[in-house]
Amino acid sequence: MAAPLQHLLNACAFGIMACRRWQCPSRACVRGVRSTAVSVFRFLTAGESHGPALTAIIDGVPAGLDVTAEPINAQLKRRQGGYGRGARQKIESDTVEIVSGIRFGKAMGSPITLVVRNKDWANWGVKMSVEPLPPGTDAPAEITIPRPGHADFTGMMKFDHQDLRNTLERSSARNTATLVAVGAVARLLLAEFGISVASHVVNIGGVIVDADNIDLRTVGAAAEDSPVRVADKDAEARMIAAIDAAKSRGDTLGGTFEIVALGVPIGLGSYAQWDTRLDGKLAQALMSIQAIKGVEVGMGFRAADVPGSQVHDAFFYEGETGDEAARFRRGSNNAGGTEGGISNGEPLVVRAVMKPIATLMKQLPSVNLQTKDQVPAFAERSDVCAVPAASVVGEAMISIVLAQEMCAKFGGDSVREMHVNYNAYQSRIADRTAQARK
Ligand code: EPS
Repeated sequence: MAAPLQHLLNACAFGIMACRRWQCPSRACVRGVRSTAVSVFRFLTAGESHGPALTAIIDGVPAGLDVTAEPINAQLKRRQGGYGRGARQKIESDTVEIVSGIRFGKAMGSPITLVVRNKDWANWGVKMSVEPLPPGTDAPAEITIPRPGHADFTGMMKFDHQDLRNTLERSSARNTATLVAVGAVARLLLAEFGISVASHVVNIGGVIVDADNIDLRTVGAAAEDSPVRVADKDAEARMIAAIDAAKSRGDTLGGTFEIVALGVPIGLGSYAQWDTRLDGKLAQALMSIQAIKGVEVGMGFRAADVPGSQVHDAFFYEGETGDEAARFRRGSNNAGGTEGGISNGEPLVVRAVMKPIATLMKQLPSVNLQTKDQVPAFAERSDVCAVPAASVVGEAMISIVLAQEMCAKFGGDSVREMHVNYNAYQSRIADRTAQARK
C-alpha cells in the first residue's frame, strides 16, 4: 500500500488525535492537532458611525504573517474615494491603529485588534454621548421618520428604539471601514500564496460597460485610475454625468461591480455540505455589505437564457503527459472559477448589484412613527453614489472568504506551516496534471 494511504488509515485506526506526523495527507490533522483547532481567520466588528471609533478583532491569523499599518491604510484610503461620495469623506482620513496581536511587524497568532477612529466624533459628543447627559443638558431631538429602503424602520421595530439614530449609527455603511481593514489583513495572507483580488465597476445607474472582452489581469489596475473605478473611459464620462444629474435632482444611483481573484488554487470549498460551498460563502459575504441586493458568479443570471452547450466550459489537455508544463485548460470561464462549490483554478469572477443609497435629498414619502402623520422621510448628509467604494469593500469581503478557505484547507498555526501544506498539495495536483495513469 502507498505510504500516504497507509498513514491515512493509521490516523483513522488510532484516532485523529493520535497522529503526530508533520504533514497528514488526510488534512484532518495538522501536526497532531484536530482541524477544528486550526486557524480560521474569524472576526467581529463594532462601532457607530459617529461614535468614538470603529473596531475589529481578528482571531486565527497565522503567526509569522507580516502585518503593518501601511498596507491597511492604503486599502482604507481606496474605500474613501470615488466620485459621488458625500461630505463625510472630507472630514475623515481613515487610518488604523493596531492595538494587539502584532509584534515587530509580525502576527503572533494571538487576536489582532484594529481601531479606526472617527474624526467626526469631535462634533457628535452630545448627540452620541456614551455616558448619560449631565443634568441640564438638552437631549437631542428624537428622529422618528424612517427612510424607505434604509434599516431605520426594521431596526426601530426590532430593537424597540424610539430614536432612529440608535439604528442608523450601527447600520451605516461607515462600518465597511472595518471590513476593509480586516480584508487588508486577509490580502496579506493571500499574497503569501500568490493570490490577488481586484475589482472594477461595470454599471452605474444604467450606464453599462461591456466587460466580456476585458483582460482580467489588468482590469483592476485600469480601474484604479478612474474616479468611478471603471476601465472604460467613455463609460466613465457618462457615469460621472449620471451621478451629477442624480445629485441635482436630489436623487441617488446604484450599480454593479465585478470582483476578480487570480491565483486561487483548485480545491477551496466543498460540495459535501450546503454551508461549505465556496460560491455560497462568496455570495453571503457580498450580500452582507450594505445595499447589496444581488450576486452572480461567472455568467450568472445570463445562464438562464442560453442552452448548456453555451454555458459550460469545455476541457482541453494542453501538452504531453509527463511534461511538467502540461495543463488542463478551459476555452471559457463562464463558471467564474467555481464548479460544485469548489474553486477550479480559473479566475474567480463575482458580481454584486448595489441598490441606490436610501438617503434621498428629495425625500420619499414616509410616516412619523410617533404621530403617524404622512411626512417626507428623514434626510441626513449622505452619498449620491457609493458603487466605486462598495467595489473596494467587495474586494475585502472576497479576500476574507478566500483567506478563511486557505486557512481551512492549508491552515496551520503559522504561515510557515501553511506553506508546507500548500506546497505538498500543489505538488500532488501537479503530479495529477502531468502524469497519465495506466
Ligand atoms: C459612510 C459614512 C456615512 C455616510 C455613508 C457611508 O457618513 P455620514 O452619515 O456621517 O455622512 O456617508 O453611509 C451611508 C450611506 C448610510 O446609508 O449609512 C462611510 O464612511 O462610508
